[in-house]
This record gives sequence, structure tokens and C-alpha cells, in this order.
Amino acid sequence: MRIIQTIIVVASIIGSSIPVANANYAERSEVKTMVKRLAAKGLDPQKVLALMSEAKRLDSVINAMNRPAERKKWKDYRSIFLKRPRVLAAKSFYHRHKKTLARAELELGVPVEVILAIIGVETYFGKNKGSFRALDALATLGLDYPKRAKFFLGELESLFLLAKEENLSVTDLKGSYAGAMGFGQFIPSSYLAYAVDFDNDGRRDLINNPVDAIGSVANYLMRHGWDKTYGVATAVSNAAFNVKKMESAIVIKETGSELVEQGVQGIPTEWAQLPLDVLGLHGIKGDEFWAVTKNFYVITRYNRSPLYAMAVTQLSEEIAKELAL
Ligand SMILES: [Ca+2]
Repeated sequence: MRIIQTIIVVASIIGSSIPVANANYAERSEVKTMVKRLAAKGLDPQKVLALMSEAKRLDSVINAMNRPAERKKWKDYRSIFLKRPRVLAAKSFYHRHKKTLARAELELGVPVEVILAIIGVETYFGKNKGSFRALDALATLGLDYPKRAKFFLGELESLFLLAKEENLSVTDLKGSYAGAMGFGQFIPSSYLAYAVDFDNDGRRDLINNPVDAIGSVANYLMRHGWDKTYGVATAVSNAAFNVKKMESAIVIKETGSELVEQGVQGIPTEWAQLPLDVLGLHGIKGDEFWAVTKNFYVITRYNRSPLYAMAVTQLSEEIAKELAL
């Protein structure tokens, strides 16, 4: 009975005021399964189906997925993010949110400059939060991008849960081509799991509220294991032998003293007992090598690319210098 009603409701919606969607995502079997799961969590299946019938397939989203910036080499990638204007924008954002940033560092243990660097790389301090409807982006990738369909279908489901939990309109939520939203570009599952109400107004608003966004970025890093007692990365030499593949995902496994025994030069003495990895990058002046700590790995929980993590690390250093932190 309910199924029949649903079909009638959806059919009447499609046939009436809402523009005809180009993909008919509401009719897909994956969506019907998702709607059942959402219904079990208290969402109205008819409303979810009606929203899914509005979701549009965006070829621009698929095209963007097929050419990520992370395919560049470090020497080209670096210059996108490490420019003077971004450091100056960090300075201005810092002066507007100094107290919040200091409180985030104090309460969550993540340095001010790292929080700033993440928000700076992600959205230029809120300037580029993305203009794709999250519903369209996630529906397109979840239903028309087989390579990552499972992941994005999960994010689409999280988007509906998020909208219910935070009392947001699914169709109003905007973000990147991958459905990442707000100052810190949180995907829906991360928003649900790691966003915090840092100004205590009863809502977790990462899209329009920089205070919640700052607290949430710090919380995300803290919850993934950020440790303020040591740094992130340092340049080392005589380390090429340790790196099988340049610019590849890092695996924290050998301690500083083990690397020193192997002949790697430049490891800080205070990192002797610390588990590290050596990252190789194609730099402007040739290959460069970096000893990186678990904090570097934690940044890759935000974005898997080691180039991303290095851009955040170096931008944070530039910001710290500029602000004399
Ligand atoms: Ca709030």
C-alpha cells in the first residue's frame, strides 16, 4: 500500500511543478534500497524519493572527478596553494577569528596555523565553498560514476541524514563537485561524525558559521590522532634509498633512530623514538625528501593526497611566520 502511494506521489510530483530531471534517479534500484535504509532511520520515504527525483546528473561533476589537481607533480601542485595572497588572506581571517582559533588550539590541541592552512587550502577562507548542489553532485557520483559509486552513494545517504539532524534543506546545500561543504569542505559523513557546535548556539553550521567551522576542523584532526607534542615534517637528505615510489601514500612505520641507522640525515633528535615515514617529492629543484610524522598522516585523513598534506604543512609554516605564532 505504502509503495503504491509512493509511486503515485512521485509520479504526480514529476508530472507537475518540478522540472523533469534528466536522470530519473528516484527510479534507480540503489535509490530504492537507500530509501528503505533511511526510512528505518526515521526519514519519510516519500520525501526522500521526491527529492531524488529532483536530483540532476551533472557531467561537469564527472569531468572534474577525472582531472583532480592531485595528479600534478609537487612542483606544479605546490604553486597553486603557496602564494603570498593566501598567506595574507590567512592573516585577515586570523584577526577576525583570533579568539576562536586560540580556543580551538587550547581545547582541541591543534595549532592555529594548521587550522588556518586547512581552511585556506580548502576554500580560501570561505571564498570558494563550491556552487554545486550537494544533492546533484552526490547523486551523479553515487549513481553515474561506477568507480566510486559505493562511497558516494553512502555520502548521498549521509546527506539526507545530515539534513534531518541539522534541520537543513537538502536542495539548499551547496558544495564542491564531490559534495564537500562549507569553510572546511566536509563531506556529509564527516559533517555528521566530526562537526561541532563551537559557538554553542545549538546548531552545527559549517557552511555559514566560521566559528563552528574552525572548531570542527580542529576536532576532525584531533579525533584522527593529532599530537601537539611533535611537528609534522622536516626536510631530510640521503633518503632516496628509503623511498620506493615518489609522491605516494605514506605509511608511518620506522622510528627516527631506525632511519638514522640506515643513513638518513636531518632527523631531529627529539624524533628518535617517533614512528616516521620518508616522503619523496618532485620539487622545483629536483627530488626532495621529507621525514613526516603521524601528524602528516592525520592531515591525509582530510584528503588522501600526500601533496595536499604537504601543501597544508608548508602553508601552515608560512602562516605561522607571518603571524609570528
Ligand atoms: Ca553553532
